[in-house]
Amino acid sequence: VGGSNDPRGALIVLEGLDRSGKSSQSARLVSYLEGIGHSAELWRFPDRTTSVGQMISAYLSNKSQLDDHTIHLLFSANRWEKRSLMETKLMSGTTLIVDRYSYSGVAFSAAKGLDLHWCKAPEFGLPAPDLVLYLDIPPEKAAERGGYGGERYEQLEFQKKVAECYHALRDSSWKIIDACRPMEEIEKQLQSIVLDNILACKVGKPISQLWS
Ligand code: 2DT
Ligand code: MG
Repeated sequence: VGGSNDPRGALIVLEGLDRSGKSSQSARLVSYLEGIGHSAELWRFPDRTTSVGQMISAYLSNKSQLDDHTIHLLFSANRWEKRSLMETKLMSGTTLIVDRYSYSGVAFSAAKGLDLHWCKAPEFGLPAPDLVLYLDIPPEKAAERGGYGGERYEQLEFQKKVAECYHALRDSSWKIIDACRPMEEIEKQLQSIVLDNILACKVGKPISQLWS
């Protein structure tokens, strides 16, 4: 397994505001890919299972307070600690469907007023996604869906700022998905975009690095 001529997997990230449908759609994508015989795994950031992830989780649930820069760097460290496993999986042919990544990292911290370039810097050199699926929904609509928990950031006024910051991060790897449509319709659209992307990666597209 993992010989250098074997096709690699794709790194596919879902981004969007809270309640945009990322987690449901990520899970459905992975079942779909597995169902048609592709090796795929569901990942999410923050990964709350590591010791860094537990500090992040305590912060998000308001059990601890941290300086804005400090928590920003912890979110980034939480990706770096998974980097080598991420690359190993991709090189062995497994596609990773990732619920949030560096774009959440930058958008949420920049929404607090931190400098955008400062926010991007610690992400330099992480594997760049082959595809970013941005589930686009107006903040007001997302809030109407209910189910905001009591976590930090789950407030309409803050989510509006996050949406603006996400906008500034769009690049050619992004596909903007209208997330206001019925779930099944979105699911079908994501399946076809993702299949095309996986095939493109199999024909030898190298893994690049953020921010490219
Ligand atoms: P979930 O509700 O998806 O668990 O996210 N966040 C996330 C950041 O501020 N920086 C990051 O790097 C990442 C990955 C977004 C928990 C919250 O954490 C925010 C929502
Ligand atoms: Mg949440």
